[in-house]
Amino acid sequence: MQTGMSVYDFIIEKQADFPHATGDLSALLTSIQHAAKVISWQINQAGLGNIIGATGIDNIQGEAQQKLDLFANDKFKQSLAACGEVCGMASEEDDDYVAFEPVNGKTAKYVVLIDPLDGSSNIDVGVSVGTLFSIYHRVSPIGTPVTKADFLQPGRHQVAAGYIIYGSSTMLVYSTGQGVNGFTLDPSIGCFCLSYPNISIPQQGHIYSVNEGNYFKFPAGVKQYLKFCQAIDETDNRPYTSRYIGSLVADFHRNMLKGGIFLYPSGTNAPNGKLRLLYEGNPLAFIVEQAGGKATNGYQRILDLSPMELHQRTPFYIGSAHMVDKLGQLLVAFD
Ligand code: AHM
Ligand code: MG
Repeated sequence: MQTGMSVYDFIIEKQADFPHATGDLSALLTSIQHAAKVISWQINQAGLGNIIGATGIDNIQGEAQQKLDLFANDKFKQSLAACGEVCGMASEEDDDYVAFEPVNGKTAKYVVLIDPLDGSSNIDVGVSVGTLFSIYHRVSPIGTPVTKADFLQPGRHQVAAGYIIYGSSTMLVYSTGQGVNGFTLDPSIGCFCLSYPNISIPQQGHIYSVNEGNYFKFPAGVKQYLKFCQAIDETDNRPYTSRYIGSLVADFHRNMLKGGIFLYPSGTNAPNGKLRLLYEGNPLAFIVEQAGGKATNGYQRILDLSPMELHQRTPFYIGSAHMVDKLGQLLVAFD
């Protein structure tokens, strides 16, 4: 694949490998891009208008909603409802899933789960933020109203997943289960263009990313792993480098390109950590596995977990395969 080609041409070329493809998923991905471009432009205006800061409302998880959280949530909802390929959406910002009406009588077969603007508290200080999304086939019969079961599927059933990073440039990274590709938004033509074809994560990296302020709350195995990362061992290129932005998509994206591990462990007062299985864990786990890496809750593959609740949290360890394996060994040995 030629770098610089538009994401539309990329999708058409890929579709040629699947003669029975209907184009429905491509249309869905296009609607995600449309919303992302509007949100990217709005983020670039942060500080100029009255768009930054909190709304004064807390979301279902008791976290302060930012104005841009709501803007992004509404944009994705509008775009996905209008495209006609999605029968329902669940969002980190909404209490419950929403069902979409058929468009032009078409019965849609996909559901989308989304974190519209992850790390949004970082916008006020000029730090990168991101969108995460997962796409599944509905499990309830087509033509009937969507049900919660359509959204509570294990991550291994994802048809596609991806993220958008609003950073020094805006990038779309996604996978439909045939590897991972990254596209950079060219603002002069308003189009995502292939910039990182066929991304693979190094099996062993030298970056670890964790909020070390929580160190004393971490499980013993995680503490041991952090000591391992910091120990001097020239044969193994240790100590590793510590990098933590506090914005999941940005931390993950860097580690995927350079090799590394991201950790959000359970804490003494947060038995399942902070990150959400459906909106944050599953899409990144799908991407990292497609890139040759691993994602676990310390003991099990993230993609094998059976969700019970829309907003459930999970400890989350993701990145280079050897690093995630080493952490898993220490968790088993010390807990
Ligand atoms: P959010 O979904 O409310 O934006 O929170 C998720 C963010 C992630 O982007 C990031 O990895 C994490 O929270 C950082 O948490 P902490 O500040 O506890 O380190
Ligand atoms: Mg989030």
